[in-house]
Amino acid sequence: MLNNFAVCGLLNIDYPIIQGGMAWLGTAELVSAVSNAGGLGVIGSGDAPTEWLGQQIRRTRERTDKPFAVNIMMMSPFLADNMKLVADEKVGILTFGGGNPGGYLADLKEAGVKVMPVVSSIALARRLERLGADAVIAEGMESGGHVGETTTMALVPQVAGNVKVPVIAAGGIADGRGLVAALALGAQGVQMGTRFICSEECVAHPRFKEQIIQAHDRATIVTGVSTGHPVRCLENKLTYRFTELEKAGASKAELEELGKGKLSLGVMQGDIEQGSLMAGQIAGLIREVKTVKAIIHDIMAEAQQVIDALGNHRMKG
Ligand code: TUI
Repeated sequence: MLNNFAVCGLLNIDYPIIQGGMAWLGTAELVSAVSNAGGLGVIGSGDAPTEWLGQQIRRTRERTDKPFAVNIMMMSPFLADNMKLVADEKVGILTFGGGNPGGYLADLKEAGVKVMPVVSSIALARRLERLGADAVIAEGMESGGHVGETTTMALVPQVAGNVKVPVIAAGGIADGRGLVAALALGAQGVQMGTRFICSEECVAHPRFKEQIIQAHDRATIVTGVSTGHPVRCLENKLTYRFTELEKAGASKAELEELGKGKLSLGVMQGDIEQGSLMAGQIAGLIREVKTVKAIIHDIMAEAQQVIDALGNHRMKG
């Protein structure tokens, strides 16, 4: 059986599977399901108010005794209050996205918090390792939401070759083959977002889940490159409009205005044309909504099969 992963020891979890800290969707329902199934559930604080985050931490604790994390989105208008809250609530594990959390690491280390920043470059991975990161999540541009510029295939082995802390691969992973590929590239585990959206427990609107089920390999598009905040979503009327405006040279303010409130409109209210449907390129591989437990079980079982089959290959002679 696949076991002995450094990240499992570090985080006190059974399987090297971490749930992406998705805004609106990383709620107590999904987080507790992932942690109860032996992975690491992650509350996605996004740009939600601090009160909401506090409520989700309490609701998660009511539903699980297992370790879970909070993802802090560095662009949140509530960043300072959110950081104070997770310290007061003694959340033991934090992931970070959408910016550089370097300035917070010394205090977090002193408080004994385990810190796993998301990185999309070697430079940032090395800097954050030096400042005390316990692991880094190397996220390729296949991911949904806010993305970097390098693919998972190219990024993971380069980051793994340049840091000593465990590397978790993210972006384009949704099954056992992806897990084994990540391990082959030098990662110790995987983070998945899109796969967990299509779980029974995720609070995403059923129409959003159905859009992922129906998605094909080229269903996503990156918009917002001109604003400095490129975001990958399922293509729809909103992304067409966004692309048109960008091509016409619209200002950053105009583009930000168009994007306002659109994530909850898409993923919670199920407006699949006018809402923002953040999802990764691997959406095309996802064919059914399953329980979180089945998702994790099936990935681990498939990964073992793939490794056994690879063991029969001989590269020479
Ligand atoms: O954070 C993400 N994905 C996200 S955050 C998000 S919330 C949002 N909503 C609307 C518009 C824009 C964002 C949606 N999806 N993934 C982790 C991630 N972090 N990817 C890339 C980064 C990153 C970017 C820059 C990490 C560090 C960084 O630092 C820049 C620097 O200072 O070096």
